[in-house]
Amino acid sequence: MRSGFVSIIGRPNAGKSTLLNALVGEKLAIVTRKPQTTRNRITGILNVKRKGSQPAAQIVFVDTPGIHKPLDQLNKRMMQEVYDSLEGCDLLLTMVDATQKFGSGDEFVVELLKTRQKRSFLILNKIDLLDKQKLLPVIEHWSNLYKFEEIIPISAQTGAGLDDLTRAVSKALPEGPNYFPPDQVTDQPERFVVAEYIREQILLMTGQEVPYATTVIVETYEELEKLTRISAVIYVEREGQKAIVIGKQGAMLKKIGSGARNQIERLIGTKVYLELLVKVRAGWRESRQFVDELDWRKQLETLAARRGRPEK
Ligand SMILES: Nc1nc2c(ncn2[C@@H]2O[C@H](COP(=O)(O)OP(=O)(O)O)[C@@H](O)[C@H]2O)c(=O)[nH]1
Ligand SMILES: [Mg+2]
Repeated sequence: MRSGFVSIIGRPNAGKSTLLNALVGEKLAIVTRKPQTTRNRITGILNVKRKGSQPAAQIVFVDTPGIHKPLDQLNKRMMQEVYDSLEGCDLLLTMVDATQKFGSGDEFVVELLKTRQKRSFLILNKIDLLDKQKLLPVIEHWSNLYKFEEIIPISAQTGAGLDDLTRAVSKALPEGPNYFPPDQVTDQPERFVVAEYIREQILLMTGQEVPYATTVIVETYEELEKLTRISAVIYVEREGQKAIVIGKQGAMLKKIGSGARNQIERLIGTKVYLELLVKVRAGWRESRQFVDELDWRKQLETLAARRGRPEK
């Protein structure tokens, strides 16, 4: 039996979250075309059965925000999530969009690899969009930059190469126990996945700075007999953004709500009653305290503390 933690790192839009979801077979991480969709690290657990020469394994994949130069507190927090994921991980999957030219963002990734000297595979993604002969120069370029243990071309979208990837990762991990029960797919409670699903709809349906100025907190999550009652607050930074998210006579908020509700119902398998509220919190991305409070681990602590007190 082998097991370990495997962090998926790389530039924004490389396809890290798509890969996590594809490997685990569940939508744990939200995916959009916009950079900075992923804001915190997300665990996806894959249990691999023994096949031929492949050992049985539990692979704990960790999806991370895209590597970028952080300018505000939110982005600093996001990069901290990347650095945290490197601590104690057994293997890195450095993921590259093989259709993109090598640029300064990639240099930043290579620098990080060189300073940390972690074991890493190079994962070349989006080969569904690329002629095979165009792959060779990309492989050559990257293999001169760092000593990758394996180079694996894949398409996270079509699933091409994922079996090879899983097999290679299983073999590379050390011998070890299950870190999680075999039926668990993530360590993130459903209410936080739900908040992400709501944010995803906002990312998909709004433009310009609204997606970046938005965050979502689930305030109540009640599992009743026949349905789950959820209320969430959407925070934006300005009145104008609030007006966009709400839309004419609430039309946008309604669309966001029904899009999210469909996804949530699929995730938890019950009917969902979803209530959304939009609030302005000026400059929240610059508030270290608020950004810290967004961390779901921190939110869990707060919830537990609140439950410990008598109901008001
Ligand atoms: N054609 C193609 N698109 C992909 C593939 N993987 C991801 N994408 C798209 O690339 C964009 C960014 O994907 P995402 O997983 O959010 O990237 P992340 O920022 O690295 O997490 C989304 O529009 C995905 O649908 C792939 O293998 N092929
Ligand atoms: Mg992502």
